[in-house]
Order: sequence, then C-alpha cells, then structure tokens
Amino acid sequence: MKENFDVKLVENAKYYTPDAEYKRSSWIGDYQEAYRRFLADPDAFWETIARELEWIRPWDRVCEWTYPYARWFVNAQLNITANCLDRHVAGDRRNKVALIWRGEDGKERVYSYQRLLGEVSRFANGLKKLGVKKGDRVCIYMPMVPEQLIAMLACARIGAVHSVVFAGFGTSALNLRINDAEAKVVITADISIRRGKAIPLITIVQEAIVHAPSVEHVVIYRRRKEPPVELHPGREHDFYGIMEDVPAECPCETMDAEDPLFVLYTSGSTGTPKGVVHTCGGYMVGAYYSTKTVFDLKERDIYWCTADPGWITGHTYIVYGPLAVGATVFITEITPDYPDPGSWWKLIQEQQISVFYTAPTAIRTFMKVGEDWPNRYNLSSLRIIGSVGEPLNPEAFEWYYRVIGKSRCPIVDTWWQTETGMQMITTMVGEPMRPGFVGKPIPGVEVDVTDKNGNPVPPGTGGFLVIKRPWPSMLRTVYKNDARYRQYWETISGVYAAGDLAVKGSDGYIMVIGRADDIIIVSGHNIGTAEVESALVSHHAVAEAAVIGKPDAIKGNAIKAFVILRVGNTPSEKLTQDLIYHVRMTLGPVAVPHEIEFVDKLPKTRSGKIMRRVLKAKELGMDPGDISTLEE
Ligand code: 6R9
Repeated sequence: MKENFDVKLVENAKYYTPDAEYKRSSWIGDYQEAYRRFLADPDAFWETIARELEWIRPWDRVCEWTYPYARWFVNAQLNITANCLDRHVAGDRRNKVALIWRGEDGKERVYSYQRLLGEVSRFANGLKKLGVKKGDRVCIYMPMVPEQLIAMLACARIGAVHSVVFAGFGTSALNLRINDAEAKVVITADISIRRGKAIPLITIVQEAIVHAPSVEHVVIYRRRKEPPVELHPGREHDFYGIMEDVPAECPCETMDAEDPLFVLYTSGSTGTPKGVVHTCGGYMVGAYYSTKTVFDLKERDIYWCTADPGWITGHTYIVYGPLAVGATVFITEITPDYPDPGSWWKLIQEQQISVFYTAPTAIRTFMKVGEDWPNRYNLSSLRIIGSVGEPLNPEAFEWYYRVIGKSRCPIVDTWWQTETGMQMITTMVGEPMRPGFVGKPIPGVEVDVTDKNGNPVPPGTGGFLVIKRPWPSMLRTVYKNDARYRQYWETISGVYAAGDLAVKGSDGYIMVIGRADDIIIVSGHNIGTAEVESALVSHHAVAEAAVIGKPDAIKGNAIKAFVILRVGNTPSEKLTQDLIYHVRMTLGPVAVPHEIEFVDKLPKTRSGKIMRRVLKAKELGMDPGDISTLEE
C-alpha cells in the first residue's frame, strides 16, 4: 500500500432523510441503539442472530479469536441448504416462490421453495453418483440460469466446495482457477446468451481443461436443442441426465461451522488471483443477517440483485442471503441495454420488484442514455434501492434517488468485499443518507480510517479503511496460500486492512475513495493489474507491459496498457487490435484494455518493480509524488 495518503475532505453537509415509516417498520429498528447493543456484548449480539437459524448442533463458543485467525460458532454443526430450503419447506413457505428467472426470449421459469429443494436434492444425488464427496472442489462456470444456483446449492448440500467462475472469463483465467482449486468436476452450459448472441461456454471449458489433471467429469446444461452438443461418454454428462434414476431426497451433509463452503477467486495486487475461502457457519449468519436488515426484506418483497453469482455479490445476495431469509428472488440473463435501454425498468414494472440492488457502473450508463427510458415505466413497486461495487459518486446518487427511487426510496450504498463475505458499511434503511458517503458500519462491524501505523486519522483526513475486530463471515484463509491471508491482518498491525482509501466525515459517515493497491475496478469488476500484464506478456510480440486504471465516466475505470515490444516488432493499429484480442481470449472480455500505448521504457523502482502510480500520474497530469525509489 501507499506510504502516505493525503486527502482533505471539504464537508458538504447534505442529507436525505427517508420517511419515518421506514425506520419504524425496519428489522434493525433504531440504528444507534442496535450498534450500542452490539458494542456492549458482540458475542451476545451475533448469538441472538444465529439463534434465528437452524443448527444440527449448537456452538460451544460464539467466537474464538487467536490473531489473525478466527473460528466462529465453535463446534457447531449445520448445513446452509437446510436453512435456505428445508427450513422454509417445513414451515410456511413451501409454496412461496423462491426463484423467478427470465430469459432474453421472454421465457420465464418459476421455482417454489419446494420445487427448488427437489431440484437441488436430485442434482446433489447426481453429483454423488459421479463420485463427488464432502471436501471435493467443484468448479461452476455457468450463465445466469436457475441451474447455476441449483449447482451451487447442490454442492453445499453434500459438502463439496464450490468455486464459481464468472462466465465472462476466458480460457486461461478459467484454467488457472480450476487448477488452483484442483477441481474434480466442472459444471457448465453449452452456451450463454447475451444480447441475442450465443456464446459457446463449453468450448472455453474444453480448452481450459486440456491442462487440468484434476478434472474427472464435466456436467453440461444443454440449452441448445437443435442440434444438442454431443457428450463425450464417461467424461461429459448431461445436467438433467445425472438427475435421472436418483432418489428424490438427499439428506444434508453434516458440516462443521468451520468447514469450507466455497472458494471464490478475487484479483490480487501481485501474482495470481486469490482463492478466498469462506466457511459454513459464520458465512451463513453474516449473509442471513445482512440481507435481512440492510435490504430490510419482508415476506412480500420481490428482490432483484443484478449481479452474477460468479461474483461475491451474487453468492451472498442472490443465493445464500435471500434464500436463508426466505425471500422471492428474481434473476435474468437480460442485459440493461438489450433489446433497448428500458429493458431493466420494464422488468421492474412487470415483476413488481420491490428491492433492487445494482452497481454504479450500471447507474452511470443509465444516466447517459437519459431519464426518458425509466420514465416510460411504472417503478412504483420499488421500496428500497441499493448499490455495490465501487464508489457511488454524488451525481449518480442524486440521479438514482430522484429518477429511479422517485425521491422516496432509501438508497443503500453498501461497501464490502469478496473477503468480507457480507456488507460491512452502509446507511441502514431509515437513517439519513449522505450522497458520496457509504455511511456507517452495520451493527456487528467495527471500522475506522487510519494511517499506515493503525492510528486513527482526524475526521476529514484520508487514510486506510480498516476493520477492527473479526466478524462471522470473514475469509478464513486464501486457498493453499495462508501467507496471503495473513497479509490482510499484518499490513497494519492488529486490524484487517481492506486495501481501500477512505475519509471519515465529522459525522462518522465514511466516504470510500478507491483502491490503495494495484487492483483496478472496471464496471464493478475487480481486475488485477498483474493478470492483465501477464496476459499481454504472453503475446509473442510483447516484452513488457504495465497497466493502470484511468477514470472513466461510465465504467468507473478503464484499463490502459503501456507495452514494450520485443525487438523486430513495430507498433501498428493491427498489433493493437491483436493484443486486445489476445487479452480477450486469455482473460475474457472483462479484462480487455481500453487503450494501448507502445513505449520504450517503463518507470521502475531500483528493485525492478514497475511504478504504476508514476505512469498514472503522468497520464492524468498529476504530481507523481515521491519518486525517490525510481531508477534513473
Ligand atoms: C462486493 C464487492 C471489493 C472492492 C472494495 C472497494 C470496492 C465495493 C463499494 C466499493 C466504494 C462501495 N467497493 N463496494 N467502493 N463504495 N459501495 O464488490 O466485492 O469484487 O471483492 O470488490 O470494491 O474498492 O475493496 P469485490
């Protein structure tokens, strides 16, 4: 992280206060009071929440903290799917709609809790038939279809550890993730459908597993009927084929609270992506509690989170959180611009969505096309609207609040990370909202803004965002790389360093400014500079590459690459296009550079590290700061 960080906040004390009814009827009640209750006895606070869920065996202790390792709900046993499915089927929600899916062609599929439990159980039995056992890793590389959620829940039911890879990633990114996790099975689909086009996922998988010795089976959800993709006997299996001739019921595997539930890869500032490991008990409690209170979900809500389950937002706020709460979840493959920029507003009107959760990049895209589009639709079903993934700038806040929320719906801008597993900072429903600021820590979480030694900085001064005590859904380790886990707690001694820069206002509200390390957030997706650089360098014409994030009005950041060519190659438009294509093929469309500049030299430290901040400062016409370590 940076050595010094100097930002002064000019306070604009502008607040929006939602109608008092929001607070009166909210699950959290009075925020201040709930927060005081948490501080008075953190274990008792979390225990009360955990008791709302079903456990096979209760815990002996709520939290055991041996810095920097935490165990939560010690010795408790559970299965998260018993809480997401069976609990509701046994109770009053047997016929309640759990999931509604809408395809681009207008097709709709609806699952009650009972039906979803049935599908998950049969698919879980199918996986067992393939030899999948508790602790085995299963890679899920699927489009946004109900089968994606069914696959995740089926893994959780039998104790297999899922590793979901976003279907926007390409061959080498997928290969790396399969190999790191040593996945035994890959679950995929023949195609994903985006903007009227079919994208062949299966060919990407087939290429990605050529050098993946751990993979024994590939399960394919075959969407295309004419002609259906052929299956290689013994190795490739049909998604619904493995559900035939299996028992209709699948008992839940008994999981220790600290058994891993899933691995999810997130970009690291250096080296390969990190396999963030979440465990069963604490993650379940965090997902359940935050979904219930931050979105203030009520029985009648119809909830839509526009993320993909390939990201943590989808894991926690499409799958585990809302289902643990017993909500009705809407998902779709429809993109916000297809067939026209009104597609999402039309869906809100048709589905009567009441709680909507999206990303600033989407909001900024909508701002660009104008308010005529949302104004054509009736959005009065909306009750609460949320944002996640990157800073929601005040202009975007105002637009979202006025045009979508009709100056009536509270906005929950939520700060959190793959590593935190659940939302950590927001403005709880009913509290005054402050544009540009995420808000305050949710009850159960303690955060601060500090200097590099962990000393709190005065209000209005920039610093590092830190978390001061363990929380149930915190990552437990980085898969096969515990040293990288320790870094989170050792960078700033005694606290969890999130890697973000922030400022605290004099009212305690927190403004998140951006990353302190070499991660670029493009359209809300976390892209590691290291991965893009190594993709570029894997091209035969490239000797060296450095990439930076450049502010972009829509995407938040766009990737700019500086490239040194190998001798014998000359810059050309053709080569630029070749490199873009190469990155697209290796890493996938999410990581494609927006701009490539050919250079002869890159600024480096004496120890040979590329100084991206110098490139960035130059690019943006800013002061590069301390360059004493720069060679030459
Ligand atoms: C959930 C998710 C984490 C990084 C995080 C921060 C940025 C997320 C934000 C936000 C400002 C918000 N971030 N939410 N920045 N305001 N409300 O996005 O996880 O993909 O791991 O990204 O995203 O920089 O450190 P992940």
